[in-house]
Amino acid sequence: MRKNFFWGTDTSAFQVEGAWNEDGKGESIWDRFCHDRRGNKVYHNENADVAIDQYHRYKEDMKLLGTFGVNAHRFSVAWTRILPEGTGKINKAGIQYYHNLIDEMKGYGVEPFMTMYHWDLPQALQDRGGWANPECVDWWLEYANVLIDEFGSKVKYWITYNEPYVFIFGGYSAGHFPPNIQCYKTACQAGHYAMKAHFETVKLIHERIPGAQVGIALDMVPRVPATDRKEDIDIVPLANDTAFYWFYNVMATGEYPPLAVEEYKKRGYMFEISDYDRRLFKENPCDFIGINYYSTMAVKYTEDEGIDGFHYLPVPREEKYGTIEKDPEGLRNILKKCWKDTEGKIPIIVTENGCGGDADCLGPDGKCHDEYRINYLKDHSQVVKDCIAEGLDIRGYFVWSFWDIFEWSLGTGARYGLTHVDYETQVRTPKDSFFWYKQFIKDNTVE
Ligand code: GCO
Repeated sequence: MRKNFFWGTDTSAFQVEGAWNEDGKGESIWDRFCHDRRGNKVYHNENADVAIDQYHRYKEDMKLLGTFGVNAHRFSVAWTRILPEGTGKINKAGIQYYHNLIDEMKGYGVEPFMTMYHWDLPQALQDRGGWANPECVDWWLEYANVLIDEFGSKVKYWITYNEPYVFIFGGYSAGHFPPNIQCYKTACQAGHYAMKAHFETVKLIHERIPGAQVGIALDMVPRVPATDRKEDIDIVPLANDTAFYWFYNVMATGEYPPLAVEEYKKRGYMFEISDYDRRLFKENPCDFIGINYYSTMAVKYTEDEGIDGFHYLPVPREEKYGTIEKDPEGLRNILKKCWKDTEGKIPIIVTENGCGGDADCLGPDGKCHDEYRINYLKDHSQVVKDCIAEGLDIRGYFVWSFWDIFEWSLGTGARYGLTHVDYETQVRTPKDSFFWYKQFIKDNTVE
């Protein structure tokens, strides 16, 4: 391994903080989504009003994290704690919480990686059209400037968005996530506004915080052919370009993937890309590309509509780690693809990697023997080490997550943590994987 390699963990505000309406925090679209119990959209109709109560327990949690051995931790800021209505009035108590959190982790020598946005848009902005309103670029930059004003002197690693494909296409075309809109054309336009805001932010942070590193955390679920039949192989390129490669390509090359652009033109989904936009995208590449990887999706051709009308369907695999399909080679392939597409010019960080299970419970011995998670982490961290040995400039590896936390529409039904959380008592109990990763970091840290 290289010196200064980041062995980290991550969380997001909505999934850990709770205190959903405390100290001046405004309502987010995920608060609204969970409270709106129509259609049973969240496991057992749960919500994250308390989550793992990290808003109140951050000192205890940062102590467990800080004495564990990670040298970096990625967290997100709740926009509604900073600007409760999304724009305008600033909430000092919310800002103070993140100062306290950052100071705690830095006190243990843990480098903060700040995700500016992890899906929890202010409801007040959704009421004004959300990401589909072109004004969202201005709203975003107002928010970004407050974060830079407050945290620019403490935070060196900035991540604009977590998984734009999820909050844009999951929210505006598939509609299974808030704001639950089902219009592919709207999703494409909203995604472009979000991309404009991202690149303006890269430019802004470089101007305002010399030496800061700005990136993005991209969800990558590469589609791979389920069989070696020609039709299953032939659908994969368009399946990828219209899914996770849509925003990935913009980050890696400054342009949307051509196959999908052609298809979207045919379907009337395409939006205007001004000369200014093209220059903005090309001239402000990320300082690192974050890859959130869990597994690939094996797909087969279908005459029917299939996913998003692109004639492919998932083919579940038998072999799994918990609930995550088994494909560590998929991580190797996407890391090498990214390195090739960027011509080795943009460092990579594995910003999320981990697996979840719905059976992570404490046994009669009071322990959680999550062997499947240790096997998952062994296999995937080895892929990262192999890629570095082959010359890829990979700067970090972050395990999702340090704690069991609220898993969006799966709520408390899926546990991804190295640390078990009893949601009734809030007692934290390290799992076997906690001790494995702790030792793994020791064995793989170059002083
Ligand atoms: C994601 C999100 C995380 C999830 C994690 C487990 O990648 O979906 O970034 O918030 O909780 O991936 O699904």
